[in-house]
Amino acid sequence: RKGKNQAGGQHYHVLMMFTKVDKSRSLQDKFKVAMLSMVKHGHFLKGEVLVLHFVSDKASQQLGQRMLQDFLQDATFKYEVLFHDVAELTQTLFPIVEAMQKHFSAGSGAYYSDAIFFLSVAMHHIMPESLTHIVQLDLDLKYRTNIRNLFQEFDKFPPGAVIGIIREMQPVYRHTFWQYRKENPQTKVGEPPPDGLPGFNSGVMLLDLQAMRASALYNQLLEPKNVAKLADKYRFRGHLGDQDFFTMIGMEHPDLFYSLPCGWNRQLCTWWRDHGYGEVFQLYYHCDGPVYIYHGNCNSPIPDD
Ligand code: UPG
Repeated sequence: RKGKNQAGGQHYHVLMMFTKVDKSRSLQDKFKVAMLSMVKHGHFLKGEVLVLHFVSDKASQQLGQRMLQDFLQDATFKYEVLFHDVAELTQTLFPIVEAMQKHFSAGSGAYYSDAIFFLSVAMHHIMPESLTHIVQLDLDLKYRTNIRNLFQEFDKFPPGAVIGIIREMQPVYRHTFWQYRKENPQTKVGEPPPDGLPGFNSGVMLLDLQAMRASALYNQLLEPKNVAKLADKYRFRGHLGDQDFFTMIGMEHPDLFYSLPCGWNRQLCTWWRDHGYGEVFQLYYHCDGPVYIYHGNCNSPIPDD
């Protein structure tokens, strides 16, 4: 169901952005933590395969392949590693996402090289039809459970949902939607959980590519005129790429998204606590229940266990 059945065994696909890693010691360290913890807790059934996709430039790929030889040593499961050239993907992606870039990118123009930050938004057009489900993951994660369990969440998608995602754990969208909230004082937009709409974090995303392809609504929302309409309605101006796009369309159409338990992407960044939002911070940051994946976003240290 979730993966391509090649030679009878189910394939579980995950994808990570992996660019300019050769130039960043910090990204290399994060990658090590992520892969070693994924391997340590990873268990699959006989015949199943974990397929690791990386979107990469040539230099990062070379380094990545060397590092993976080491990190995958102790894997108790079958795996495949696939590198995708960031330049090739960008070529296909740019025309689809160009119009939305100005609303959700830093700076004013729609820079060609920024298109890749919107890969998840159009993943259903980028990957072959035979690929029906993929999980996109940041590099600054630490796994505390079997990654295979995350794929079971696809089975919990209600009808109409196309993406599984975890709420944002800082009041960043309380900030971004400031003007809309002022003009609509009763709105749930940007309010904290459990009753509000705090927005989404893109560190862990379950993309049901089959559902994304089939959803007339989702594909309409990708059209430039509809993106502009919503950005205008919500007075939205962001710089976090796909995360901003999903957050904005989620305000209008929450049913497109299946909201996973917060423990699947326990974000640790506290930047907004010290930048004007200390008073409300805990309402957003708080996450009850088991932590399955830590997310050391904005370079936050991850607890040892
Ligand atoms: N990445 C690269 N090369 C880079 C920088 C980033 O491959 O030079 C990838 C990598 O997979 C990384 C991801 O992009 O994990 C996200 O970038 P990162 O710097 O880790 O962002 P975060 O500080 O984790 O933070 C926030 C959100 C995150 C979101 C990102 C978008 O928490 O979910 O994807 O902002 O800008």
